Amino acid sequence: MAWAVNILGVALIGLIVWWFWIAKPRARAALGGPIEIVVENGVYTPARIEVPAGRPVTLRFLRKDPSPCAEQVLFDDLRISRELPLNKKLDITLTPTSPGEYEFTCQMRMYRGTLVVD
Ligand SMILES: [Cu+2]
Repeated sequence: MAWAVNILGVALIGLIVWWFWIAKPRARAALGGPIEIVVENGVYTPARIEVPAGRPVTLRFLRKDPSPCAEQVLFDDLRISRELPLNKKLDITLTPTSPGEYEFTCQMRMYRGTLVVD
């Protein structure tokens, strides 16, 4: 019976590692659904978002940070800039065509995130 307990333990550790270090910091585009990004305490959460190329994706920003630093989000390479209302959701729908990494930031570049297109 001891071997079964060991296998269970290893599986549990694997699941915990996956959950906290691999699964958490990213968001994968769920089919059709918007990806919610919280803007708070100097970070976008999640800060790394993976989406497939050639398909429209909706990023739903929720800004909880009242400082003016957070009020705009810029996707420099995609030529997108939007004002983020405080405590309200704002959807930005875009269709990234070429694979690559696209940074998004506030206007002072303190908030930083990456849109990964593959
Ligand atoms: Cu800023």
